[in-house]
Amino acid sequence: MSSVPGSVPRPALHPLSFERLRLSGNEAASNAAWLGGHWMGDTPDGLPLPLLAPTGAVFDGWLSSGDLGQLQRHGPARYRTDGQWLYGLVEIDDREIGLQAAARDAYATIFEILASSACPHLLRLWNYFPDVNLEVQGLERYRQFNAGRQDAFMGAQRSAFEGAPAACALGSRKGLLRVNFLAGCLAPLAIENPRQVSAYRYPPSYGPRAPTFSRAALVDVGAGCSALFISGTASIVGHLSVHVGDIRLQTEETMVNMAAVRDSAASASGIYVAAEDMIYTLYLRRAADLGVVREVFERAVGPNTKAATEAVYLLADICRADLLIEIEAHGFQPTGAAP
Ligand code: 3EB
Repeated sequence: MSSVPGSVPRPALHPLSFERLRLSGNEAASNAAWLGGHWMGDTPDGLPLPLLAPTGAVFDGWLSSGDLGQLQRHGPARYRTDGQWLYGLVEIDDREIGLQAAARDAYATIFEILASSACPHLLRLWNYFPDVNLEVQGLERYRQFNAGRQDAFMGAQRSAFEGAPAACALGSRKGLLRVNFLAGCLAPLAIENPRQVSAYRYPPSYGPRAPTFSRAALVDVGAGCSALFISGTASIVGHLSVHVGDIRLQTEETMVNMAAVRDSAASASGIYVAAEDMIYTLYLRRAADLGVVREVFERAVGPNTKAATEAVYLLADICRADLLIEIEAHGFQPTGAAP
């Protein structure tokens, strides 16, 4: 590694990688080498969302070549770190304290963990909680969640606007507020979508406090690679939901938005990640839409690509009551830089 005279040389990154494992039988995946991850489908510990496809169970896991150490606990959170990457899960019961306080506590816990670690930079968050579109005491639960999340960012002196991490937020069937998080030692580059108003600038008609996320995050993951994390993306243009009630058009518009995010990342960084080189998770509000969604999605990424064959489809409520689909993706891209 070349270093500028007088500068402190940065230690080499332990490359971060990802694997999506599909388990059809009862083979057990060893968790030993994983930084962390989550199960989907037919497992006791999985996301509380029905898996529409494929059948069986799927594990999405993050790996690092560093020394992973023990699983650590901090209040309601569990996490693991190799000193350069950190993956964790925090779960909070909102039934007594309300969802706004639960979201604030979940994020405050995450920020405490990051502050005491070598990984201060949040890259990606996965938020799940039940009854997202249910109005409780005059405010939709998703909007209560946004209020608590923004409170926590501000309370920790973190930007709740430009530079916010990539995220998704989906409605689960049951259970606690659950936030999975991935953080690193290097700051990501936040990416926006020129076709959409930044979520953190949504007008107050979408709730008293805006959602805290960027459309994507691009980060150096070592070994001459960058990772692009595209946040949950939906059929929104400007700040408006479009094609209300039409699953085919919503899916098409969502793929156009994801292409715009990939283009925006390329303009900002020179790093272009092709649609077919990404790993996708598709969240559908209605199980009956699977056929149409699959058709549109597979046409967009190429029918026989890894993107198409490895995609995961989950049943979930979407943050806006008028949206039927949300799609997220991430991909790794060689940058040509020396590792
Ligand atoms: C949207 O674009 C659709 O609140 O963390 C997508 C991704 C959505 C993340 C979040 C919400 C979130 O506004 C909903």
